[in-house]
Amino acid sequence: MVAVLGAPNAGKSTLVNRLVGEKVAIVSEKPQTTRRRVIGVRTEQDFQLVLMDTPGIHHPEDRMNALMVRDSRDALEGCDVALLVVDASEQRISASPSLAGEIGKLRIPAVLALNKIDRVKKPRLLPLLRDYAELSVFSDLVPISALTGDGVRDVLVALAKNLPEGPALFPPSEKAPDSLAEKIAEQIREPALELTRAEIPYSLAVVVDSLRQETELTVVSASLIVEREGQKAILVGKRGSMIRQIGTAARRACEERFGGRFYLDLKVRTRAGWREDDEFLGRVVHRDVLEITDSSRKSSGR
Ligand SMILES: Nc1nc2c(ncn2[C@@H]2O[C@H](COP(=O)(O)OP(=O)(O)OP(=O)(O)O)[C@@H](O)[C@H]2O)c(=O)[nH]1
Ligand SMILES: [Mg+2]
Repeated sequence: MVAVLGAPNAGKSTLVNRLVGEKVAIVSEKPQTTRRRVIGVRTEQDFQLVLMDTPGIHHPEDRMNALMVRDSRDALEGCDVALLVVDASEQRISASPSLAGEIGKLRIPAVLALNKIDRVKKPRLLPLLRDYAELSVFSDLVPISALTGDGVRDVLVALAKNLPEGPALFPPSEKAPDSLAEKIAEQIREPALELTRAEIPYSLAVVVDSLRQETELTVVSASLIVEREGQKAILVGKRGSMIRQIGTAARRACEERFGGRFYLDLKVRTRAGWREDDEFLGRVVHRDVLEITDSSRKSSGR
């Protein structure tokens, strides 16, 4: 089990998709795209990598983000190997050096992927590599471009070499064990993130309300939930043009990813303050995390 960690937007999901060899996690240019763990599996003749893509670790400002960060830390504590992804092209200091320190304390094997080298000149990479090497946390430091695939094979080899012996957790054909409803909700959220700006991506949750599979057709009814009426108006667009555009892109993505034909019935709804609403977050966005948080609360007597 490999936890893939890093600051928001470092390229974790892009790298997981590359390592698995197909798209399991959605990607966007906006930070905080991944909101909960997404599992991707790569099976080879002599090893199986179970990759846990996680939300970017940052200083959370609301309940939803606190749960996201909590989810990432939980993934780190339950894994055999940690893969830290760092955006080497970033100018400002990110959370990654302190995250490297956290990984070091856990004393688990760790690999560093210095990502986005397609955007960085070599002389800039060397001091970064030296700084991370000095921490003595990582068995391998691999410069990569998750976007072009450059160096990704080396990450695979480095991870495989650190894996513990054990039985495979998933059958060889399983690459994305998350539920179909979850995956479809994410495929709807992806074009919505791409087509909107400012606070809308952060205020949007997507929930699949029903899913019916007929022979050739999957019929999905889903809600896009935002926090304010103004956001709803933008998401619907002039005479429904925006939601139609999102629907068309999501339908195509679902058909390409899951095969067969899809019919998506999308509704835009408003739910004020959902990002702070434990009941809603627990029910539709972060069910697993709440379960984990609750049981750890109970066991620690808090
Ligand atoms: N140039 C370049 N862009 C990259 C590379 N890897 C990822 N990106 C881009 O960086 C952006 C963020 O990628 P994601 O994979 O969503 O990043 P993430 O770390 O999963 O982000 P969160 O889920 O928000 O924490 C996207 O626009 C990607 O296309 C890379 O190697 N080179
Ligand atoms: Mg991501």
